[in-house]
Amino acid sequence: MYIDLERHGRVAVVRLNRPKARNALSSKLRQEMLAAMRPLDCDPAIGCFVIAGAERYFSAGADIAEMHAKTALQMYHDDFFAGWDEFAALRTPKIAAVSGYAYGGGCELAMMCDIVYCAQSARFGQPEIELGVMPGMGGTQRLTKLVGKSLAMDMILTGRAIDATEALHAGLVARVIADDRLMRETLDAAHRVASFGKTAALAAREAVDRSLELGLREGILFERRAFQALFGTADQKRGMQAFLDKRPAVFNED
Ligand code: CO8
Repeated sequence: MYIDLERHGRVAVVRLNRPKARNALSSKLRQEMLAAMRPLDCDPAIGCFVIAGAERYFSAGADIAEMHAKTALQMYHDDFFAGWDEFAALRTPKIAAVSGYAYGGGCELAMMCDIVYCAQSARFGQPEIELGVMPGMGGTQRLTKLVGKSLAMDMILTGRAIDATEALHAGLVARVIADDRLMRETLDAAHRVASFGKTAALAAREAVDRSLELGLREGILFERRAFQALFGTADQKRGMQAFLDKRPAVFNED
């Protein structure tokens, strides 16, 4: 197995575990990840995923050994990397906990998550140009939307990796955390996300994601419709009643 799966209450931690290839993202690793995550994604008892790697490396990217001999026709017919769209589309919130390097597909995998936290040791890069190719798992699109065109071009055209501080300032990560506290703090945040109503969390992340794709008017309409629909959930009644009663709300009890 190339992944380890642990459950901590309402949080599922998926840890990439392919040390010999520095967590290179082979098709087998992707299939194992999705097979583990797919059933949990629609399980109301799971409210958040954490995606982690090793201490020194999150992932060295796509598996170069797996793809190096492929022809363009094979890549096209296999629709190589399309399988990762399913990972990005999982609806349960996903937090990436990046320690060490996240290069190529590793950086792209982190960007497919809803929140990225990283350790001070983290480095992010899109070095595909050094291999004679370019990012192929969403890097040209997600990185540009997250950090802007100029830095995205700098990283993609020169292959330069950025450190945790630059990633924070650029908006690629939400928090930089001391290496020895990364998992603890990430788990704390994941437990907090998972403690709220899952329906509200699914709707909120879906609406935020729409902001990357829709114009303002359509995005706001999408948000308003999702907000209105949440009034059909028990968690909305619980959350608002608890506020009025001046007591903490308890969610996810349907
Ligand atoms: N794929 C396969 N194997 C890898 C990869 C990888 N991406 N990265 C490392 N490995 C393997 C090495 O070959 C080595 O194997 P072995 O022990 O059998 O020789 C083992 O992992 C250890 O590697 P290192 O000794 O180099 O480990 P370090 O921790 O010292 O260094 C580095 C790690 C700096 C990450 C270095 O290994 C490296 O530069 N790796 C390649 C990084 C890279 O270029 N990533 C981008 C890959 S391409 C991609 O992600 C998207 C491509 C888009 C294509 C679009 C198609 C549609």
